[in-house]
Amino acid sequence: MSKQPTPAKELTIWEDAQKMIEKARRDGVETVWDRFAQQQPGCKFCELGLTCKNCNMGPCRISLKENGKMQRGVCGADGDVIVARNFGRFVAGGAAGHSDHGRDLIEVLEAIIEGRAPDYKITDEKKLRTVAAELGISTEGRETIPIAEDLVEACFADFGSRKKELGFVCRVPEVRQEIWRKYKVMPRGVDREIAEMMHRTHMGCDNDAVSTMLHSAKTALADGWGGSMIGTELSDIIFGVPTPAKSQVNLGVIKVDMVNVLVHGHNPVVSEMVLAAARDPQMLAQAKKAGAAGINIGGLCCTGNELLGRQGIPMAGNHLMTELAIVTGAVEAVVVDYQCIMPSMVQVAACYHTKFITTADKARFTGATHISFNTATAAQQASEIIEMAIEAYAVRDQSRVEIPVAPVDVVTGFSNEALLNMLGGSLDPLLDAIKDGSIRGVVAIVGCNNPKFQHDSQNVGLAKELIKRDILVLATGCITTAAGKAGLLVPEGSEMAGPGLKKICSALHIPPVLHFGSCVDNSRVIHLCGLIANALGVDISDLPVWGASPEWYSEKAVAIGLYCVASGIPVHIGTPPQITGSKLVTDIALNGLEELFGAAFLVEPDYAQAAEKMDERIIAKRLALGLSA
Ligand code: SF4
Ligand code: MSK
Repeated sequence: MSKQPTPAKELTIWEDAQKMIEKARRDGVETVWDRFAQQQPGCKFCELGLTCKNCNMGPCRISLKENGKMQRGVCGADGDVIVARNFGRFVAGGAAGHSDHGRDLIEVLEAIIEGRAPDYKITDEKKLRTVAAELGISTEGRETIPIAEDLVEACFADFGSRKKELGFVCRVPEVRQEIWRKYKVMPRGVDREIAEMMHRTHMGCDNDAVSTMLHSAKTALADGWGGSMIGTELSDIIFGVPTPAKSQVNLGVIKVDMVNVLVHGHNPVVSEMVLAAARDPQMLAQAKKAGAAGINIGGLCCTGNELLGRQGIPMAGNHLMTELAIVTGAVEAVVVDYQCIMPSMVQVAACYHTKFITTADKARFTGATHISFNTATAAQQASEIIEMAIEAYAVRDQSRVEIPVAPVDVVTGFSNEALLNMLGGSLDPLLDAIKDGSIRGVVAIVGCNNPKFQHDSQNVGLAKELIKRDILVLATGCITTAAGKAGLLVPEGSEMAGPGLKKICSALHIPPVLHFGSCVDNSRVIHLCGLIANALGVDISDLPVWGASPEWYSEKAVAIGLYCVASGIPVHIGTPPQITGSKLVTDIALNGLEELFGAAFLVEPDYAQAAEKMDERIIAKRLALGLSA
């Protein structure tokens, strides 16, 4: 007898997702939850981190011998070394993803300067000058282009191996920099730390788990204060700094009478052009000629977040909604760049009339339509993409269309600049609110979904639990759509907050959860922590702040978590990474890092318990700063 599928209500908390899971089942479409079930039970050795395939004497896996001792790999590596090496490579993978994204933005800025990217421009010259000045580039009396040239050089140099410290380390409190120097984790060059991690974890190199873990922290710091920060800052310079604006979220943003194009991935370079093409009157006329009311650009995951923050486009969904968005039957094209794009989307798209269009040569998908995107011809290529979508609209089968819910309003587009602006140009009102306890602490929740949890149950549960305790939440990445659907991204959401936070939200007319951008934009969070710590004359680890990623899944999430921890921000995660096969490595993650960096990981699968433990630490930090609990 075949097993009954799990009821959709148990898989996700959202009505739009539940309805689309049921439709997917009717339409014979396999989803992430089906494949997750097929994969159970997972490999225990891998879950513990105790498998190694770093050389061809293996693969090896470590278990207990009959005498109670742990086995060793063929080369003699013990479980601690194998777990630490696997973890180090996991972090390097995440740091590489973010940082290569950052490098792509430097190349676009360089192409703009050299006249090779006619469809792009420097949108925020003020930010260009501010960032350049921070990095020691002279700006006084100079034209924009020479400053931009120097900035490009400075950013490229941060990827190399000639520097002793990354440029944006200037944003880190001096006392924290001293800690990094003391433990030799000061990040030097983004590519250098990642390459060194791959070298260290080759057979016969770094065979000391503690040493490998320290280099993992250094690699993560090169991501946070290097690759990711460059990605954020240059995106702001090229496309503009996010400013608060209204938008909408959930599958209801897909319109039954429009040509729907969803942008997915992380880098705004392609999606900004697709949006511009969709707004072109010529394209609109073509769409109307095809019988559509217009062209609708919706976001998925972090490319969506980039455009949501800067352009206010609506968000169709987060990580686990990406397949389900296509299942509505009303999506003409999904245009992707890179990262977090499930390979299965090619197959899901093939079940409908949806074009699945890849644009990055480094992220090809078998079976997809590939357009090798080039900044020299960006506008023209974006128009081709929109034309393909309009053609697809003509063959859409309206009888298969189901838009499950009405959209929900959100306010989006917060950034450090927007925050400062709202506060009248100074951090003082925020500091005063923290000091008087109206805002007792700040927690950045980093998105992600993972089918190991009921979709978004932990993300939303934790956010609600925190704001109730007068803790301001900053949302990055995939929690954005979840928080929006839960009504937390509008000022009225402060009805769910404690009295102090509610008072601040009412005064500033802001939501209790502030959308702070994509997962790369966690660099905004560490920058903000650096600004607050410097303003108070303390270290980041003295602040009543946390990071959290209750439903994390990706290598990038671990890199983010580790750069936060090494920067002094403790991080809650809902499931452990694959390290629990080593007591030593697990102890470093949960306790040892606290001794070195004043922050460590908290693993807690229950959001209510997590909020309680996070609050305990916030109280301790507040008391240590001489503030009321
Ligand atoms: Fe086995 Fe050592 Fe080779 Fe890893 S490096 S596969 S533990 S022999
Ligand atoms: S897309 S890394 S699932 S936040 Fe940035 Fe979402 Fe996590 Fe990917």
